[in-house]
Amino acid sequence: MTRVLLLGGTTEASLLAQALAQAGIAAVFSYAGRTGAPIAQPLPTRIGGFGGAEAMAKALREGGFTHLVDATHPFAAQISANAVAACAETGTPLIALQRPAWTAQDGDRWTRVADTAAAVAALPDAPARVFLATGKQGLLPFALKSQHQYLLRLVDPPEAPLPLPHASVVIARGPFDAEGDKALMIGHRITHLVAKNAGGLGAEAKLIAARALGLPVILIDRPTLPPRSEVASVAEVIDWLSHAGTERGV
Ligand code: 3Y8
Ligand code: NAP
Repeated sequence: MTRVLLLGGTTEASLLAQALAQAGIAAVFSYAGRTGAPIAQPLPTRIGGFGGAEAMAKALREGGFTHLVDATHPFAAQISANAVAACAETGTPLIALQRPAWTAQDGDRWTRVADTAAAVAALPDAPARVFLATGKQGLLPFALKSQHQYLLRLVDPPEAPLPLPHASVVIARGPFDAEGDKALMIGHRITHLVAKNAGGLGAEAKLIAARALGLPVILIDRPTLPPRSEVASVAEVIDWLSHAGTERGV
């Protein structure tokens, strides 16, 4: 009897949850609990960390899970490493549902950087107006260039004061659309965009808007993840579930 643990928190995870519910495949959806009110899912849902890889392995055993699907965000490197370790320890078949990284198109003015520190270094010294669309974690390094006016887009209002003296905040959850992001960037007279190479449709709007406005984009490359099977579509995950792990007779 198939029973899936689905690590979520992305548009693709939400689409997969719909497909699993419609197919009547037993599954539990897992959020980290990073946002105040995550989107409701059509599956039984758990919220919060497991307590590390060992604890995740224990949860896999105790939950009777036969498969794990990691549909977390490409920048959620810790949970993905934990999933690889926990599945290796328990012998649970694992697959990652991962959207392809964005690639530059005609008209894109991208500077690709390896990490947040390199993104800060890539910003100019002369004061600029920066749309910092990388979320709440990882703001502190930008305090090194506090001369800029920052526009932040966060899912929840910040609880603590921001480490940036000149910052305005937009509270929005996405998925976003290009026209809306273009209007936002014009309204705030944005001169630079900083973003993670998240891939996917839900975050691409700001890149389309920057291309239309001819704005420079500083794009942070994804962290490297441990090797694991990866697919880019919900259909491939459903197909994988139908035969992965059957050698164990599940
Ligand atoms: C808690 C679940 C869905 C999922 C929607 C996608 C699309 C909108 C784009 C911008 C960039 C950013 C951020 C972003 C996107 C989708 C997707 C995606 C980027 C939710 C969600 C959770 C989170 C966590 C949150 C992070 C933050 C990152 C905002 C729900 C809405 C910037 C990443 O306050 C915090 O601590 C927020 C933290 C991790 C990155 C950061 O470092 O701050 N996502 N985002 C998940 C959990 O608890 O397990 O609340 O409903 C999910 C989505 N975020 O079902 O439609 O799939 O990519 N999320 C980035 O990509 O750069 C916003 O503004 O353009
Ligand atoms: P992370 O740095 O890889 O994980 C940090 C810790 O959070 C993990 O070790 C785990 O805690 C817990 N965790 C993360 N995702 C979880 C999940 N789906 N279910 C249960 N526990 C989870 O993760 P993150 O970058 O903070 O991302 C957190 C969530 O936001 C994920 O669901 C991710 O898909 C979503 N998200 C992240 C981004 C991003 O930019 N990072 C963007 C969009 C959505 P324990 O070690 O205690 O188990």
